[in-house]
Amino acid sequence: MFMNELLVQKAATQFGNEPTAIKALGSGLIHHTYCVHYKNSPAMVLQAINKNTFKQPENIIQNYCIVQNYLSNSENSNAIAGLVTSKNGSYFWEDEAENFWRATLYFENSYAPENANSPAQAQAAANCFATFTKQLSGLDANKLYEIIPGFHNLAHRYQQFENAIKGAAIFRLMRATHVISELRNRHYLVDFYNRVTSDTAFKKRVMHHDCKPGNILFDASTHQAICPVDLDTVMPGYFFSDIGDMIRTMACTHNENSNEWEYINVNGDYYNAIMNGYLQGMKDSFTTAEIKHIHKAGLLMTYMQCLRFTTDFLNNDIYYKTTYPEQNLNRSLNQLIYLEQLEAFTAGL
Ligand code: GN1
Ligand code: MG
Repeated sequence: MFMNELLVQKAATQFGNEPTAIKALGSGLIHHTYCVHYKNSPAMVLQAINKNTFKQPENIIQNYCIVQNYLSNSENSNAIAGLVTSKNGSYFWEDEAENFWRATLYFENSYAPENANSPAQAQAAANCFATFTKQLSGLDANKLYEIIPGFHNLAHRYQQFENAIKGAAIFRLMRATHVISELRNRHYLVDFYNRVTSDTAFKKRVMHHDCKPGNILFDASTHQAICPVDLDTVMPGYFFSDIGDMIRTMACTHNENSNEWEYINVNGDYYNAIMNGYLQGMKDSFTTAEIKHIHKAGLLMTYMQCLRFTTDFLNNDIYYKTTYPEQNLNRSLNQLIYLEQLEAFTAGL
């Protein structure tokens, strides 16, 4: 996962003139991300796309262009960070080690918060992600590539989990028995997902698919949300993905890496703020069925993330970056506890 400094330097010179400062950005589990300032050209966010995750990175660029064009041609739409052309004239550059680099303009005087620091900030983030989907509601979602096939397809994630169980080393399997049985007990969520995808009352929409606070830029002076970033997983999806991932990451008292089991819980103020922000942003765009089942969103996404961490643990940690041996298992337990808390919290809603 280490990125050679010289290659970063080289990539930086492809997207601007005379880099003066390069600094690593964010804590994403997938890409290598840098902020580059130049002597004679605008600052930008430079990223090496992880080709294990994104098998066809050109499709990311293609989707980005479709979304960027659609938004810039519609009235009153919020702008997203513009793609930057490299010196070879295209929107990406490949180095000698076949790293796939792309850059977008950097918004000066902005920040992407690691965590939502107040319910108001969570609400603003939720509103911003919803506005993005709402403003793209006139774009046929099927025009976009499905960047990672089956990405938020819960039936597919469940199948990967069962396959991982079949192939797992006995020691890992033993460590994961509790979480495995709890996940199997909740197959009702997969059944609900199958209903969503087969019933036209639930629409296929352009979704962001990675709605963390760190993926919203805020203005450092006004603290208003500017726009969503990290648009690599923008692709067709369903109503629950973005709101659900926000409930998963922002309405939890602890993040997914926390091992403070006893304290992992739902923060009701954040939960409500996210719901309000998202529903306001979507306005009348949601169907009756989507609104009726909105409280299932957090359950679906937390369950999906728990399946994914467990699957990766059983597959010998090949997908998510880890910093210690059982981190993926601990992440699964964290998500399972949160799922249980969410089930209790949403039971009365
Ligand atoms: C990955 O790297 P990051 O944090 O942007 C993952 C998400 C997971 C998340 C869990 C492409 O996102 O789906 O929810 O980790 N992205 C991909 O931390 O797999
Ligand atoms: Mg991401």
